[in-house]
Amino acid sequence: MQLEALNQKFAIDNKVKIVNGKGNLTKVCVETPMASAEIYLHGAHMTSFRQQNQERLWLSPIALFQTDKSIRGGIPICWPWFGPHSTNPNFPQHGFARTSSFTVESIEENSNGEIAIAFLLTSDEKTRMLFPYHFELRVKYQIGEKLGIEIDTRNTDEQAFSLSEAIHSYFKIEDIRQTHLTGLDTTVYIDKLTQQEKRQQGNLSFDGETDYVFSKSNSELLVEEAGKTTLRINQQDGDSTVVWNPWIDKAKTMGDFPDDGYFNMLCVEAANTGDNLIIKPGESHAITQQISFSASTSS
Ligand code: TA6
Repeated sequence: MQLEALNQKFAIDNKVKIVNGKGNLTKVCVETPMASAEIYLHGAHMTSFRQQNQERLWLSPIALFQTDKSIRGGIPICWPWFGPHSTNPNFPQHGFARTSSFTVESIEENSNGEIAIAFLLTSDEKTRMLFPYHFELRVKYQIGEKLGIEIDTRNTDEQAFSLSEAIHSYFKIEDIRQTHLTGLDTTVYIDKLTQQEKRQQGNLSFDGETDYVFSKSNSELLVEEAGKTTLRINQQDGDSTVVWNPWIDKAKTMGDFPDDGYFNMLCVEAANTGDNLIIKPGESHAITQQISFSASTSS
């Protein structure tokens, strides 16, 4: 749908407009007294969430804005698999949702001034080459005092299917070495670097490449920077929390990730990484992440 038609249908005076973004990709811009945000139709990918004019998501300054690439940073949507495909190494890492073109299904302003946006991806012959089922995938954002993200999958097929997924949020932080993540004490996790199963003791701190899949999701996690809580993260209906920082060496191997980018970012992801999320015909499942941001140490 052309920009003019999209704005006629969805724009909200002075609060929501739809424009051409980087790489000539279409993006929804939200400006409200509570928060501002930008979300590309490409991957239904949020690239910015600002409060009091402070950016709270990390976005790579050398991110690619191309239809065949996932934007590095912001909130990539990993679906209908997390990580490499279970059987076909030629299929894209983290599934195809983050490189698919979504449509805008709805944009509404709630009575409390929040903006609720739903993006839709419906299966077609192209998606069925990678995931042989009929589905409706909705990515929903709630933009206000808090940020809410939801991946809502509806099975419109005649057979059940299983999937894995992640709300792969990149948060902007001041200094990874002064950052701790609380709320996962005593939780079992897989260290993806060694494939070892370990149990977290106390708060999680960061002094090297970190790629952990914790076997817990429905809990409140706090990001603390220099002893001050800057993020409060709540997650529902996932089976895992993924925590990732590439650190120095891994950052250097990624062409869309600056060598020093690891210093100011931390991924905390609500996920279903197991193979036990099965959705029956006509049924749906949603995983959510809500974040409330408090002024970071630099403010
Ligand atoms: O969520 C952590 C992770 O699975 C890491 O293993 C790393 O691969 C990261 O996702 C980024 O993946 P990407 O395909 O976006 O480079």
